[in-house]
Amino acid sequence: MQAARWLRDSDSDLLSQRVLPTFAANSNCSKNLIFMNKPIFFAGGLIAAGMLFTSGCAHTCCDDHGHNHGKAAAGPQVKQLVAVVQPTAGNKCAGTIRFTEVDGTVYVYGEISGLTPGQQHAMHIHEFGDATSSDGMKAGGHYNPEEKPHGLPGTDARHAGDLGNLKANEEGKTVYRAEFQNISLTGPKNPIIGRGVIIHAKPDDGGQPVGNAGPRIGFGTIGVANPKQ
Ligand SMILES: [Cu+2]
Repeated sequence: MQAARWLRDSDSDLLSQRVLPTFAANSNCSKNLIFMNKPIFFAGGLIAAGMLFTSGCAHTCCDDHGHNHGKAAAGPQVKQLVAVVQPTAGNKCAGTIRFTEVDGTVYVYGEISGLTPGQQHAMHIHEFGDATSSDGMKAGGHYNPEEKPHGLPGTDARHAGDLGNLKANEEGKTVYRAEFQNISLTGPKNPIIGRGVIIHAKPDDGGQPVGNAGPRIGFGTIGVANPKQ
């Protein structure tokens, strides 16, 4: 059985069945839609980033520029994840959030701007790191693999992705610092790699089912941080 192979134009049926159908149907350059020439690794149930799609029309090959594709996401050596928060359509929320794991604790440090001055804003990890919607809705619902009720940090009965609230200063900026023992970067306990961070327009009041936090004003995909900073 082949571990990896290039996909060609003649594989269009396979692409349309197994790759996002809307992508294949809408792309003007689907002939360049390829898998990277790397095997797909299965480690502890985690598919460790051995595959990637490219939609750039001019970029037809990925192994000609000397990068170690895939190796950075191989699992145990990942010490930090980072999400770059971008504003959703019509909003200004932006920032960087880092997740660092040490001895079973995940430390979260974020610097965020573009918030409503003096107001609290809910922040959650949502199910998907899918940035293909301008309103953040492709992030899905709260990341809640343990199927718990919603809650604020400090209570045990809460979603794994419930990060509580940001508190904006008078300039609409904030620094967020917190630590969590109920998540991990890459597993096995509630791994957050590849999921999405959402910042909402309103505070999280802790109410069911998701805290009454309103629209999504910022979104970032949680990816592997480069250890060289
Ligand atoms: Cu949310």
